Amino acid sequence: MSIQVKVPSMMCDGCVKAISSEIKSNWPDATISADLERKIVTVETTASKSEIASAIAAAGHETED
Ligand SMILES: [Cu+2]
Repeated sequence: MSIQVKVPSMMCDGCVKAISSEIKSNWPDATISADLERKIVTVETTASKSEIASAIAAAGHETED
């Protein structure tokens, strides 16, 4: 399913890469896209929204509902 998470601390491509690689290390089949202007990360995955939020936190970013 498709999960959308707001990540206000995501500022640049480096942030997107850090978030993407953290998610990919947990769910290799995940498809990730990021909208830097809106600070929205969209993930196509079998993981739950809270699991994705935890992975984003592990990458050093905060999420918002
Ligand atoms: Cu950055």
